[in-house]
Amino acid sequence: MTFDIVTIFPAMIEPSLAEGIVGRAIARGLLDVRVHDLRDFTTDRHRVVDDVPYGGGPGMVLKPEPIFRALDAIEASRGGPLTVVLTSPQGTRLTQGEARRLSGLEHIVLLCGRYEGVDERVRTRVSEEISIGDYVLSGGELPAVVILDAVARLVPGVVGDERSVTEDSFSRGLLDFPQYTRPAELGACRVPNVLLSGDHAGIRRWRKREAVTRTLDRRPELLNGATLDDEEQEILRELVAERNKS
Ligand code: J9Q
Repeated sequence: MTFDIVTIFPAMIEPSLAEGIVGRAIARGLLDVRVHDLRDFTTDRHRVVDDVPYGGGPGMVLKPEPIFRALDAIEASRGGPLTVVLTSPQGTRLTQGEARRLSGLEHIVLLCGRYEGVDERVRTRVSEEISIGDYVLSGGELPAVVILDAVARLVPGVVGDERSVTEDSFSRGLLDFPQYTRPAELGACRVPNVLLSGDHAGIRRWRKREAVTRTLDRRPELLNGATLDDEEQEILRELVAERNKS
């Protein structure tokens, strides 16, 4: 899968492409990611990418022409029509389902917005606008890295052990169960006996109970969209009945 990222701060993005699962996938040729400095598409001596808003007000707005030139250059090298994703607080929220849908595309252009905004005419070239959550950020660079990571993980081969993808909490709709590693005893804090027991059916049941309990405690709204197996549904009914008693 191919990504082109258009930004005024390439240095906010480039280091993350060298690390971790995404870094490895790029090194192995499973992902092709290019970062484009918007300033390279200016034509003036000072490489100006933003300007004051018409009508007044604080902050600067990203100018349309450098963005259009950048998209034209990407289209010329990769072929069109482009899928252009603008990162913006006005976008639809990124969910695991949205990441899954985007992972089915061959090529995505991630256009990093700025907090103060992008000239509205840029939206004539934008296919969709995505937000990663309701909080104020200075720009769309970190959201672009988040979108890239979430989408790239779903490209076959990017994550080494495919079980990490199919069993991850947002694919199943339940939060993860508690994980432990050695040592079995850390001061007074012991790893639950069942995990050391070798009783695989017992371990599976314990993990399901923990996952359902945690979800009910911390993110009950997730249970609406969750696909629970018979055993998990039974556990949920038990837990809810117990809580209604006390
Ligand atoms: C560009 N706050 O915030 C959440 N998702 C995207 C954003 C964002 C922002 C400012 C500029 C994107």
